[in-house]
Amino acid sequence: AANNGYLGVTPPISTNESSVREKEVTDTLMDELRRQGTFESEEEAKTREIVLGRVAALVKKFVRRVSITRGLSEAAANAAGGKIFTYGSYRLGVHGPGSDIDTLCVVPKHVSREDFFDVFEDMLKETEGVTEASGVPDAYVPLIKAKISGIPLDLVMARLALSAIPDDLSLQDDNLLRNLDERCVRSLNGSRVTDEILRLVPNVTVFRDSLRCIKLWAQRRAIYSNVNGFLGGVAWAMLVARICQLYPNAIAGAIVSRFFIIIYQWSWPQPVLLKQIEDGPLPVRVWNPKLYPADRAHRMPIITPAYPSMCATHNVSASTQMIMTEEFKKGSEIVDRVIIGKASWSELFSKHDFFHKYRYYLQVIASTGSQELQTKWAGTVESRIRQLVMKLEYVDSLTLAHPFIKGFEQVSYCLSDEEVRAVAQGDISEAIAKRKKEEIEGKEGASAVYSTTFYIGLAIEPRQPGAVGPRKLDISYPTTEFTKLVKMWEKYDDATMGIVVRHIRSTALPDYVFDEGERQPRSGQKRPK
Ligand code: 3AT
Ligand code: MN
Ligand code: MN
Repeated sequence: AANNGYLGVTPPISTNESSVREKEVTDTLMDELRRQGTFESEEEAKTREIVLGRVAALVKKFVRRVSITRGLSEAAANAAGGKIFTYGSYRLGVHGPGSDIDTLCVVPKHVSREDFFDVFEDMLKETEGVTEASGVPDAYVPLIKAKISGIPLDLVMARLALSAIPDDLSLQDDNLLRNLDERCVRSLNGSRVTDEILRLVPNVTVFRDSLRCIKLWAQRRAIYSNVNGFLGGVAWAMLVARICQLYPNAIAGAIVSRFFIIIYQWSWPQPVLLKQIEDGPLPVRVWNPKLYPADRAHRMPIITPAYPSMCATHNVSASTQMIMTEEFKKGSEIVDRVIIGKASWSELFSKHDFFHKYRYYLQVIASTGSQELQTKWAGTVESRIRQLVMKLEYVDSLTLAHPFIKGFEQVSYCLSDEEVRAVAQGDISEAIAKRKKEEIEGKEGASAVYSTTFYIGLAIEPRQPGAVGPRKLDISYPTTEFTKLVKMWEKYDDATMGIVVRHIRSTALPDYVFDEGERQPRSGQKRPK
């Protein structure tokens, strides 16, 4: 892929080898990453390989079986092939213990998507070691979630316009995308992007070690989440890959230290590209801010390298950009101190202070009466929270709306309709919180309430000097608009789904958002001097 002797859209900044000190800090970084438990055991690694071997064989068996039912000869059915490709953290080599294996199953044209969710799913269920297999055929990227020998897998499928899938098939050729179903193009995309990233970095081992560090840092700082307007795994991978291109001979410790300062100083909305954006054979949009106003609105564009190129950071808002920029700065300061021996790597991975940072928080509470419904409803509400954040950004005197990256789930066992209503409002009394499932069983009017609470921290402008009286903060418009928006979901049902937005003071934050011993003494009980 190197066209001018370098990888990337500009020449490297420096081709120097790393210094002795950079080698030292790389060793201590790797020690710290091990200490933090980011690597799986050898045994788990072996299990993953065995599982993948079995899935590969099962896909071939599936293709063969469907081929026979479609009237193909034994010989043609055997030649029809079938192949798996991995993508996601496992393919990148940055997965941790318990990570899933994202697996793409590629099948020939006479095997349909329905076959995958009927025949293949059933074959999976009958396979030894498979403890879970459930299809989600109507997802944006349809998939089967499975668990084999304790390893979770996300299985997606792509049906190519080929009569056979040979073992040496590569997915690099854009022409393979011609005449495919959109869902197949999307399923292929994950694998094509990951493979392209790996092709575009000068040294894969350095890239992996550096990305492992950045992923852990982003998770600990609570800025790892695509849905909430931060960056997801693919975007973080591309950022690290770009730094690797700029310093092709540097080792992980050096890459990480350049990472923070370069990304902090990046002239957004200048995009991060791993290669020039290319045109291709499909009638689909490729990211292009000159042509499309929606693409011009991207604040921190990071563009995927495989055709059709897309922006992986579509959800970033003014608030999340500010929060990430602040974290890049803090990260660069810590790494500078690590390099001069004044700090240790563990400081980089210290926990976020989201629940200590603000005086006011919004709670967005989604609730239903069953676990199954709750998963869908809470997911829908979560995917709309960035819309609320963007509306809050327009409120006078609000400088920033900071969404937390995960919701908190609770099940409350209620004895009456009043209790159900109170819980849906976020008022869970101590009596309800303590109550066990057994205590409501068989009781008339009793029911369980499943709730998921999302938090948004509110940064309010400092009071104008000389101003008197309380500051006015009116968030009724954004919150009403947001509730209307989530209720527009096509499966919304007023009778079974609840949505409440309310604001609370930091002192009213529930204990469950804190780790043990993390909560500071409540205000009022002043600390002794
Ligand atoms: P883990 O180690 O598994 O936590 P990961 O980066 O592998 O990290 P995922 O397994 O969640 O993360 O996702 C793998 C890829 O699957 C990333 C992206 O290309 C694709 N993907 C994940 N979620 C979605 C989604 N909701 N829609 C479309 N693509 C998705
Ligand atoms: Mn994964
Ligand atoms: Mn996955």
